[in-house]
Amino acid sequence: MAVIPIEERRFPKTLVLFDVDGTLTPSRLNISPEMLDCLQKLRQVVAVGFVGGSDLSKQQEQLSVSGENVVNSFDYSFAENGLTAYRYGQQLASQSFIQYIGEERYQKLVNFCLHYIADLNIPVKRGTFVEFRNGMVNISPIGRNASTEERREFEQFDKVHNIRLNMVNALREKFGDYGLTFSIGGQISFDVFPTGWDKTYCLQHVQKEGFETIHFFGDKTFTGGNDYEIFEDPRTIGHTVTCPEDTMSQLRELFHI
Ligand code: M1P
Repeated sequence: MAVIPIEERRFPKTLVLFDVDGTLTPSRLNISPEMLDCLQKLRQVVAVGFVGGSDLSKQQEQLSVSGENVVNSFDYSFAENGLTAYRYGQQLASQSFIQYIGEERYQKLVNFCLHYIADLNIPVKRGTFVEFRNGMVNISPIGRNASTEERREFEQFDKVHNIRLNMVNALREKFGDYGLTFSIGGQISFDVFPTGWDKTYCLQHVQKEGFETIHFFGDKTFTGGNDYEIFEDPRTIGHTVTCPEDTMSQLRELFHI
């Protein structure tokens, strides 16, 4: 399906933004052909973008169709909450976490996390407990090398034992003066970024574009979830979904696609 210019779409002043994991795809898995078809149809009528917490390489894996560059498949691509941003395939200027926090404070934070994780008694530990990204640092008590099955098991274990919540509370107490937000968004980790650099950060990239309506669809729209701030933001109309199938069904109803 050829992409038509924004001004020729049925609602050229409307932007629809999507969270990735749990909204466009199952957590950390790939987009389905049905969802791709649905998004292509949607892109005929409105502007379409994604805003995910992960870095762009993961979104490329999850959202790319036959290796196509994901930033060309959406009008707006926002990785790391918009700290890495693309508009019509062109990269926009962004800030960085390390510039904000500085090396000394960053190392205090990381050292604390690694000591804390070393002392944790959990059923499984794998590798990559700290993932350094452009706009945030992602911390995982089990480690980002966990398999899909190990992820699921950790998520269930965490629901009972509050491993991430307790760790985040310890970090808030220890580093309360750093101006950071700790956000539990996915299955095995939490994101750490300067307060305000949540998903609402991406809205500054679209603010001057003249959109009259901005819809946001996400699954973690509850207080403390990583979709909460943008879902609640007065600049967006928020929609809560339960899974990618629910996203498609709400889109079909709302936009008659
Ligand atoms: O998009 C939600 C989250 O997805 C991943 O979380 P997890 O690996 O814990 O399932 C991470 O990329 C995280 O940064 C992101 O917020």
